[in-house]
Amino acid sequence: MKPLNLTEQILSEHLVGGAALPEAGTPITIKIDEAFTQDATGTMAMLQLEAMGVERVKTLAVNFVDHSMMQSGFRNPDDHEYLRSVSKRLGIIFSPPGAGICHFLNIENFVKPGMTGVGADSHTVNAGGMGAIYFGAGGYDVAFAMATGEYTLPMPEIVKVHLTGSLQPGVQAMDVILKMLSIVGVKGGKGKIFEYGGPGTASLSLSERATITNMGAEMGASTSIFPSDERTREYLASREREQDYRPLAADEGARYSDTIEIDLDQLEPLIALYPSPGNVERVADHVGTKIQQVCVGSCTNSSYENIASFGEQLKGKRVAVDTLLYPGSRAVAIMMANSGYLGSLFTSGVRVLENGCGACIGQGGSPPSKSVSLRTFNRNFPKRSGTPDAQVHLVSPAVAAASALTGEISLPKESLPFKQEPQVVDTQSFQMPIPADEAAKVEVVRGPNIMPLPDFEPLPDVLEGEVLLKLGDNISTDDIQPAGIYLPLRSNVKEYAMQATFTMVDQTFAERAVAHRDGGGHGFLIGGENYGQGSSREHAALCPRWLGVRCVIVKQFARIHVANLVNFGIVPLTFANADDYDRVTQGAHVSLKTGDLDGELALSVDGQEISLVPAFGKKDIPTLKAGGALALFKTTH
Ligand code: MIC
Ligand code: SF4
Repeated sequence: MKPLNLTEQILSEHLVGGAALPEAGTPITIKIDEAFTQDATGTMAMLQLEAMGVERVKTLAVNFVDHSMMQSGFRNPDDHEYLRSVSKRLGIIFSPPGAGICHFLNIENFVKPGMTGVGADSHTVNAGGMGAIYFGAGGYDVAFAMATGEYTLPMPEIVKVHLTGSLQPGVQAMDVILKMLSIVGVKGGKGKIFEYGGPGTASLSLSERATITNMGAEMGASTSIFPSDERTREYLASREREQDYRPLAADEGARYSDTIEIDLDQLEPLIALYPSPGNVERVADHVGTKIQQVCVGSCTNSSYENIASFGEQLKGKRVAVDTLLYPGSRAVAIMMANSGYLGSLFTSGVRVLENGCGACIGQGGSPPSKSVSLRTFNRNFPKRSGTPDAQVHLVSPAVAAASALTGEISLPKESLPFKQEPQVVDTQSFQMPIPADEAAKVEVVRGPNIMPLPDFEPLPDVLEGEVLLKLGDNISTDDIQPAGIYLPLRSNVKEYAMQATFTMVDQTFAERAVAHRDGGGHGFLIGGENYGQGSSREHAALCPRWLGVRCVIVKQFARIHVANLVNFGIVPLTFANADDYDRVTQGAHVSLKTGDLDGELALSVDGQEISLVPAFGKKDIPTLKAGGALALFKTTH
């Protein structure tokens, strides 16, 4: 038998309707073991699941609440109650606010080596630390996976990351993934799975591995994976889940499309400078830069180990700047209390906040104007912090601790061993599924924040209208559809679109778009490379669609966003010749024949034609023609 790498082993085990894995780029459908959402994507996913007429989900399914937890006003609590009741109704586990960040809870409680999963959040790939294959996807695709137990994606290329050596004092897992970002860049991971291996892997704990796979999302990768080995067994045993262990590794002689070598011995502390996780430099070159804020947490760096290593460096000392800390889960918070770090962090002047996403998604914790904030998070896109002119840089917990003490970017002087603490199992807060006959009687609670889904018409044979906005490279979904203060509007498409879409780029966008739409025009957007990078939020497609956008033409798309555009009936196209980007101006009157979507298309701009290539696959054509995935689902199921 041909030797298989780990990814091929797991994908082959889960392949639907096919004997062998195809060439990279060809669509594959796999059986999904787990599908989950979080509250900011979950309400929309659940509304779609209900609209599909699903009575009970087919996979292990979880709805987590971790993003939108401010509860200032009825909106967040309405969303939570809707999620709680719809979960009960459809056989989904519900994880209430306070239990922790979805990716943490997932790895602590649900993911097993060898499983497959999709989650309505780009950092779902975190689960790769457990030797599982998990993908981030839009809410519709996750709802579809819950309904059918399947997910389709282009077969990725598999790249080996060969690790040797071990991390030296003051260097942490965050530095490994920042090193990867410095090699691969923010779009270099597109269409790839990074499979870690080599002798260096054994030195990394499960939570260190999860930090690395988590932030693979920032390279645009489909996902990342570590082998399942003795360290995995240790972790599962410590969480009373040893029965879930299964050893998994690539076969001897397995093949990869490429190999990246990283010698952990040679790594040094790194920093991703504002405004991109890909702007990686040596911390040593920025020592002495004044900072005004430090934030520790996010799904990347809020494990017990992360926080304990941070706490140990601060012990007996006071922080020099405003320092905020978000534990990854309630279990982590309890371990902090048990180990004594919670008390010492308070004594050091740290503001310990709720177990959740918090400042990472701009739910509080915004830094002052024109300040510098050092964060252990995974994203530092412009304005994501909520303060338009603040700069956010990304670092490891060790660099965050050294810098919090001095008030300037500092290197960790020493590496202090932190106190080990037995794992805490905290599953009591989950609302588990009830039997189907009882579930069928549950009434779903829809407060005034839960608005019905909009209906969208099918694709006309000609799209004709204005280029509403011309954008540059690396436009993130935070630029398209910001989160932060707008998160409570996630269940109300009209309000979210009117108040937030492209507001960071052009305050007049929503009103212009609606006027154009109501005048019968079809909206077009033009963009550069890596359009739609970052989060999986389908609202970055859904809200523009509501505003009348029907076609997005760019040099290159990020993977999850292009799937979301298709799901909401927006035609995603790329320039056949990237230089043609310069030939289309904002405000131009354009038209596109969409009768035949199979093959090259021509955009007519002021009497001239520009060649365009579909960024969607053949299998997406019926979805686009129907005006979106839900419309198609209703006609075919
Ligand atoms: C993010 O980090 O941007 C988010 C918020 O977790 C998103 C999901 C969302 O927008 O709800 C993600 O990464 O997919
Ligand atoms: Fe939450 Fe931030 Fe992780 Fe997104 S990146 S899931 S907002 S902690």
